[in-house]
Amino acid sequence: LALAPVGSPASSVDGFVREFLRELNYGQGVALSTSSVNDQYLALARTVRHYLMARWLETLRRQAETQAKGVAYLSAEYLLGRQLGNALLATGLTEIVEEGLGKCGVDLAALRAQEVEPGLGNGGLGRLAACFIDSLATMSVPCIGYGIRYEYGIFRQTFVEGRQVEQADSWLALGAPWEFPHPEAAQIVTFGGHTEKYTDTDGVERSRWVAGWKVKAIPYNYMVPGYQNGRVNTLRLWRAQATDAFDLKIFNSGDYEEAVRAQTFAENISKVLYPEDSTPQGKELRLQQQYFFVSASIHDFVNSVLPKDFDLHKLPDRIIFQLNDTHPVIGVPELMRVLIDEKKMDWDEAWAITQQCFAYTCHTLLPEALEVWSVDLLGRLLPRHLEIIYRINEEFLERVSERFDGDQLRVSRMSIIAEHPERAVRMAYLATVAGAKVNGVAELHSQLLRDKVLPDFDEFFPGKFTNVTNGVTPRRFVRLANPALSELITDAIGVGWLTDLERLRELEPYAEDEEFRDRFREVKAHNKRRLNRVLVERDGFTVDDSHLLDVMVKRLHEYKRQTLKVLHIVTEYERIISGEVKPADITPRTFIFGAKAAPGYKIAKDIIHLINGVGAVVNNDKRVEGRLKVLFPPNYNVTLAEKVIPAADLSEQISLAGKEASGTGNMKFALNGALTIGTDDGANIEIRELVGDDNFFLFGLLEPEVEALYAKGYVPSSFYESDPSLKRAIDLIAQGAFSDGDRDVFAPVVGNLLYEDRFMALADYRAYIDAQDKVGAAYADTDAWTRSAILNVARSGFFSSDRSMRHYIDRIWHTPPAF
Ligand code: 26Y
Repeated sequence: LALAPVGSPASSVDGFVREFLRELNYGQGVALSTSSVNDQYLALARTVRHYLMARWLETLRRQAETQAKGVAYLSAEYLLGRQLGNALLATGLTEIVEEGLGKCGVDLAALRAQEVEPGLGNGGLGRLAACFIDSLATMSVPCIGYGIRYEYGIFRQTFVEGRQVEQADSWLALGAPWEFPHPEAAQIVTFGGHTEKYTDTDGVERSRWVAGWKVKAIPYNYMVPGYQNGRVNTLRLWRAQATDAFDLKIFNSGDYEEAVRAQTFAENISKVLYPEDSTPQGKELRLQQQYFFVSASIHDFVNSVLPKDFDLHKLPDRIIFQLNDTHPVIGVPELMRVLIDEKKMDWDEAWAITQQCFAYTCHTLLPEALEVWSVDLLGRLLPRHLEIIYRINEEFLERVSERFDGDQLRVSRMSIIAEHPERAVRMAYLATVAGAKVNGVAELHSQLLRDKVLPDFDEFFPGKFTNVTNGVTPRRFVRLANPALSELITDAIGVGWLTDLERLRELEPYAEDEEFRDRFREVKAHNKRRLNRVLVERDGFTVDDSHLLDVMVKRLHEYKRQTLKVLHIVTEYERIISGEVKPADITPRTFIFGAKAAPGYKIAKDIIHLINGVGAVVNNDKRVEGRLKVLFPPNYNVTLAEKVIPAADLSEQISLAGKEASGTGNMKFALNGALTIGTDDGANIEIRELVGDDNFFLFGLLEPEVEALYAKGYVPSSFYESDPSLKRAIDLIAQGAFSDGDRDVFAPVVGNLLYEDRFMALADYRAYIDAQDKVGAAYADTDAWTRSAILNVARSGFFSSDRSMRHYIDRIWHTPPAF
């Protein structure tokens, strides 16, 4: 193959225009004069991907040639965000494209706005996967991302009378210009049936799986371009389809409806992303999804990516499968099955290989978030895998028993099979036993994982547990999201920081430079005006650039404590209407919320309703004189994040200590010059250590204090009784001040706070209010605030996902850069 594919487009304005018009005319089949914005967007996307094609083919060619070790990132979620801007940045084409489109009378911004983001994830875990594959491509590390091409991603959120209503996310409806389907490379994934013993031709007694049904997995490839480095890795997402044989047999039997039903059944597997996070429902379809993509991926890697004559004993030299939480852990028995049943390897050999080929990342501490699959369901859906899991467990527990002198209590504690409330496979245990390494996602989280969640395993496997603090890609979350700040940074410290983010340190002295501070403030104001334009158009909201912009954007979950934020707002409001403070005396603030609630998470949806109720009252009460404003734009997603975060002054990271594994929004805010108000939790701790106490508003119980309070018996109502300001805030809600006098609407939220409050919002209320008062006062000192904001940027370089990847590469994967 020649270096560039035939007809690689020229990197010039004229070269681009020619290619763009060719795509418009011959690809879309329309003339420029009659083309729609969507036609233009699709043609542009295809044109841009032409520029990436030579790099992609070259990456694949060299990989085939060198057989360098790489990562297979297994993730049920990828929250990618829009692709166009990132592809333009990676190719360095933005200016050429802008000018070229201009010549055609087309506005690049309008085409960017046309792209519907692929929302193939729920929140942090899915976005982390997207950041990681971006970093690996940029660092020239071979990686293939494997996942599911959901036909519908995370639901589109709308509000009807303040309540969340979910709409289907038809992200494919207007065309999917970034994907490359390869139906000819489909894999077959089987389910159900039974297992049996048989004597093989070599006389060996073996087990085999006689499956009951099967589906086809069709790969869709996506480019993952490195930042201006000539590398393009691959993201391969699987789509489920009925197999022809399956269809035809039923169809031929004359039962057309049954044939269609079978097709629907198969295609349901990749139909829709589960919108739950942190609360696994033992749904059969979810297990089908997990096995579907993992089985297709392992088969694809072993049988298609590897060379035909590859010696599978060398598999660990060629690949490491990284398990993004427990969702892909069924891959462990699957690889075992492939090696033993299909490749006829011995158990011991296969197990030795498997243990070197997997590593596991845990993303939670909440006990209810740890996935288990009932033995009953697993046995029905994947009978051979259940056998393999049993044997893994048996041999593992034998070793435990040997090592600890038959300590039966310990053996049952460590069993991969739980006995209560039903027999079930603990996927985190399986991952821990099989994984070469197990990591948490921030220092505190990794510590608690070892000490509280898996202490027996930490003792049994010394050196297996490690920490890799999460990170975010500066390409998307600084360069693309915040061009004004990026320009300011480059003016000050030159280029190079975007791929070496620790260089932001060089900004530190500029905190003392008055002119730089002025420019920095102007960047913030500019980003607030940009956000204002977006929100006016999107939701009819206005943002005043003189307000402190106080932002809480993340999934709606009780442990994240959006209610604590609401109590703060209500307290501020109550201070005004009671006459305690004059509106003119408070720092004017706009509160922005963004949050989706899992559709079945009742209390979370009530909290959304409450936020909207509070907003409707506060925003329209003349007594407030516009000094407080509450905005809750619906459908918070990556695209909106890119506009909100750069405009923020204050980042709300207020989870109960010990509950937020890491957080990654917290990093994005700090990198964009917002100060954090936060608890001693997750990566907040590392952020505070780096930016310094003076540039961070810490409040709340520490994790050991939380444990102590639980242990002694937490009585939330005692905080209500003893703090008059808390009492007034809760009473206002309870009396219907935010529900037109209706006392019933928010009774569940109030009742939950007073009598349960699992996440101790009331215990942290006083400390939070005091910290917020400090925030208000600090913002009034514009210069000091700006200094702190600059130092937040300068000292947050650690949170680049390039650094996270460096850690995984050096300590877990051992996959050096390829070229
Ligand atoms: C099993 C199913 C219900 C499920 C689906 C999605 C379970 C969990 C999830 C998603 C979890 C998640 O997003 N966790 C977040 O991962 C981030 C990246 O590591 C962390 O920063 C964040 O603290 C954690 O909540």
